[in-house]
Amino acid sequence: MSIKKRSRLEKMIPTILSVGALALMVSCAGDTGDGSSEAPQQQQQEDEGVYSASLTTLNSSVAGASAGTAKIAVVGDKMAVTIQMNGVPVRISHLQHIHSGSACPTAAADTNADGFVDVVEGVPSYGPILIPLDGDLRSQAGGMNSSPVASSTGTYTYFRTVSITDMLTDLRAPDTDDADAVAKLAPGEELNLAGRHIVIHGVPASTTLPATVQSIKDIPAQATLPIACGVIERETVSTETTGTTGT
Ligand SMILES: [Ca+2]
Ligand SMILES: [Ca+2]
Ligand SMILES: [Cu+2]
Repeated sequence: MSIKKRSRLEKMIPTILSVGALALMVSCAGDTGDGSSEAPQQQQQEDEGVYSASLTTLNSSVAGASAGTAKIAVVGDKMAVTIQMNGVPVRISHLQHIHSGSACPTAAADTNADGFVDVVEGVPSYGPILIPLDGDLRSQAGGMNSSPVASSTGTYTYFRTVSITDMLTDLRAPDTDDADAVAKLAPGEELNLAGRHIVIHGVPASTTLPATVQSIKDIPAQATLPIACGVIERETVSTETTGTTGT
């Protein structure tokens, strides 16, 4: 079967249409649009829109053909995240996060040359964890123990929604743990989803890994090993913000 851009786009169309219609309704109902002329310190992307990521395999020697797609729809204050994976290690839970960095690691990230790009070696590429895609998107810490579990055929679908206001309140709170791999937004840093990365983790506990494969805190290296990664790309901008011509 051909998995080409065309079929991906075709699948997107119903979502794009429905999100577009919703965005129209929301912008009529609640927009304040103060049109501030102050230049922000850091470029702020318009949050509203539909984003997607194509997740491709990392560490295929143990991750198999782990791959999938992520879709993030932002309408008004609501963010909805959908992740569909296949080919992932079966019947185990998979940590998954939006990481704040700007690239997926390549084989060159295996700096200790043990044949695996471990979770620590990936950080210079994909950055620290910004949003754990777990059971509670309102806080980085909450819902940590509800990662999606793959079926017996290596598939799972994850879907969660969150109020962006609630999420940002947590993402802008003081970071109480500098030792974990989770970081808050820096002062003045915006959510700016496009360009960030989604990383899926986890191979079975029975997987033999060299002792050189690093992990985070006391979590087994099998649970944190990256198995798939993809960049978040913007698919659409809300109808309200597409008109950029002045008067
Ligand atoms: Ca390595
Ligand atoms: Ca959480
Ligand atoms: Cu991660």
